[in-house]
Amino acid sequence: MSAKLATNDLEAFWMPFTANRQYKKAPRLLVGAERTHYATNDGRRVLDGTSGLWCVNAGHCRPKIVEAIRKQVGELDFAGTFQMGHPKAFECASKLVNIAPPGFHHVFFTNSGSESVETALKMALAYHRAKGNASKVRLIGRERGYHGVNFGGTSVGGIGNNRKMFGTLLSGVDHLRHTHDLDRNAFSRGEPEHGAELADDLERLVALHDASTIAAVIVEPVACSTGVLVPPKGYLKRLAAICAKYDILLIFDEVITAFGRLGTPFGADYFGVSPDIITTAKGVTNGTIPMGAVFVKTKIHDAFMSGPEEVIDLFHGYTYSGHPVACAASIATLEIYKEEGLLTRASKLAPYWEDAVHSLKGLPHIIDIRNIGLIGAIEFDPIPGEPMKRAHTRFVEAFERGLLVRATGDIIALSPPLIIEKKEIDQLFDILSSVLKTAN
Ligand code: PXG
Repeated sequence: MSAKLATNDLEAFWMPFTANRQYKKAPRLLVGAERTHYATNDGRRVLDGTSGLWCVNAGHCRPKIVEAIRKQVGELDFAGTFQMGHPKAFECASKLVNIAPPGFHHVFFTNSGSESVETALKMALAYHRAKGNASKVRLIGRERGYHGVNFGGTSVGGIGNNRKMFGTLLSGVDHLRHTHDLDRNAFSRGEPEHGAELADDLERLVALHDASTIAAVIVEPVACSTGVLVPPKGYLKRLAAICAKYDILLIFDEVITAFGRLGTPFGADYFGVSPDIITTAKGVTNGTIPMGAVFVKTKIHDAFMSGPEEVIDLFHGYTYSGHPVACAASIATLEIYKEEGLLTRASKLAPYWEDAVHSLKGLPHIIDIRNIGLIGAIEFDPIPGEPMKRAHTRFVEAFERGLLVRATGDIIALSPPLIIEKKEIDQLFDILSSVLKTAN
């Protein structure tokens, strides 16, 4: 017998990455949003300290994006891009490569960060094969990395809880050590001093597997989902140099760091490192319509363009790759980013933000504070036997007091919309410090 549920019953929706039974006993519901604030179902305004889930970079419900979506869906609701096309997809791709770091002239559309990662990993394998290096098949991720939830991304990912239930995952995957080092780097402002040598861990994996078997290394420039691990000074440059030495492709997973989060258009710009492939999603449409975009260097793209012209060059793609409504949303988003200087605004706010985040030092249970661009993180000492509880309690308390933060493990992460004003930053930390002072 099928269950008959009222439409406002919470049971039917199996929520992602959620403690469903706990949540449904005391739900938190958002019903509206404007710029830096959400509205709740009980009539409260909540400051969005997380840009939704790291995606609403230009703030919520921006009229220009809303209108572009409305117009597009009424004009051309869907058109495929397999052996067909529509103008918005080409316009969007051109506009995206125009803001990309040097050397990136092509973009492949997906619908999410997870799909961007799968696409990038498959491209890396196919690239080496197209170049005649078919033995280069291994993929290297990093401990504590997050690359979405599909099989490839889960395999190269390095968060134990995200992996342990899902079998053996992809074969031929290995992991670099993570860079988190509280003993040497706790309370660093920006990039920590110590740990560039951890990039040499790639040499260990090359010695073990041989470079002739390794296709690519994938890392987040800043590992955000795991609780904001900022790379040590010089680490990413060193990693890139080792990749180049062994003809290993370097993939930057910039699903969070692209589109201005660090104060530069891309994380690659911030760190002065030039990877071979960049994965993005989230901020590409300001979170309004699902979309991802994989940026590739010319050498990757061109490796697929030497066969007969009538043969499909890459046997990969999604029904919704380059969806017209997503492209319209993205074009409008890019216009706002440009008009309001949002791809670099975080660099101006960063010093103020850094001082504000580090002002929490000394409050109970804090063992580290980290920041970069318009990202912050506060790490707590775990309650013995109750991992994650310390951050979760504070997340719930903050929401009740009018602030949305993100709890991951025993860490609270912050990433407000890039349009946030200084007085709202003050408000954010007023609420957060009052929560941290009183929560147990
Ligand atoms: N790569 C990176 C670096 C990400 O941060 C993904 C891939 C997957 O994207 P999709 O669109 O498939 O979810 C992500 C997503 C959090 C949080 O609070 C982070 C993400 C998603 C949801 C929550 O840390 N990152």
